[in-house]
Amino acid sequence: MPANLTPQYLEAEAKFKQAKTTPEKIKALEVMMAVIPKHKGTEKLRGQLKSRMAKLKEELQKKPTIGKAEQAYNIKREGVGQVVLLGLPNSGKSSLFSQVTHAFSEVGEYPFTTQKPIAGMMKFENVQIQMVDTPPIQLDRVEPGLSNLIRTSDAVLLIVDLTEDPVFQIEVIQEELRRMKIEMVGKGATPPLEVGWVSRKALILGNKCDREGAMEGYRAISTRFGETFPILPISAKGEMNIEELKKEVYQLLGIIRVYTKAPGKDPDLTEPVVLKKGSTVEDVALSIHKDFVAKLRYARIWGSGKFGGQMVRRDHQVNEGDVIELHI
Ligand SMILES: Nc1nc2c(ncn2[C@@H]2O[C@H](COP(=O)(O)OP(=O)(O)OP(=O)(O)O)[C@@H](O)[C@H]2O)c(=O)[nH]1
Ligand SMILES: [Mg+2]
Repeated sequence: MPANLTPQYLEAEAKFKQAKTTPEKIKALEVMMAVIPKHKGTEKLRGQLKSRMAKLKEELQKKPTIGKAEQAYNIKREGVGQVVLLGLPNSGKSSLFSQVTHAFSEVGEYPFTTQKPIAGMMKFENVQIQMVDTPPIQLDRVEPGLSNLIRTSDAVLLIVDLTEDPVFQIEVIQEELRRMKIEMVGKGATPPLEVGWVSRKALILGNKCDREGAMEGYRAISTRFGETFPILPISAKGEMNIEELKKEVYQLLGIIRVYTKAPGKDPDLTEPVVLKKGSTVEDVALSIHKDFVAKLRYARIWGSGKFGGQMVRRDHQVNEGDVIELHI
């Protein structure tokens, strides 16, 4: 049976043949599929169009539509949290990154050593936190992808060189982030934000505190930002305050670790259950298995309960370090 294709169809088909990109091809193919006469004579052709469409859609999913530079900023989250290192050129981001993650990121005496973000894992006690080293922040130059990276992260670390007008460095970073509609928050509650804006927890690291003049810089940023942000003086090179830094980074994440145990057994303190602050016994059960939640009758808790092994209900809030025995 002849197909009797209409001029409309032929026109769409011509467009399809000319189409260069996958979305263009899909669009033309959609028209072809819509206008093709639906009778026995076109059955085979309709089947072919359908499978062609499926292939194109698959292709579209595989192919990233963003640029290469931006793509470098797409970092897969790993560990219990993702923290982005930010700072002006030469502030010591890569030195600190290499120090805490043991991953490699080139350190240079000259600025702009780091060209693209690099991820590595920092161990803190029994958890791993993902750190992301980034190219330096520059005035009036927004790195494509950086905004998204910060938005998908949990917190930021601002690394300033204490010997190079650190107040100015913090102001620049703050300004650049505001251009991306990101407000850094430190101590206290998040201020109300306009639509489209996000806030990120920030910790200021005053680096190179081994150098002469660093103390003055530290005083200056403490006076200016001490009430709004937590500030920690460190030396990435001299390995000063690194352990304290890991602890503060963990605290920035807003998470807690609890441990589960079976009745009559000791908990495995190397395998924490990591939850958001404010989680309950029910969330602990959920993290183990969703079936557990329905069956859960009560729990015994060591730590934040009034006495060790106290019976608590499913809505009982759990705290950092609690040991929980779930009863079903
Ligand atoms: N004295 C001292 N020097 C440091 C410290 N941390 C970093 N440096 C030096 O500062 C210079 C820049 O260090 P990097 O770690 O490459 O700085 P960066 O912020 O990654 O630089 P960019 O990638 O260019 O933005 C290097 O010469 C480091 O050795 C520190 O704690 N004390
Ligand atoms: Mg660097």
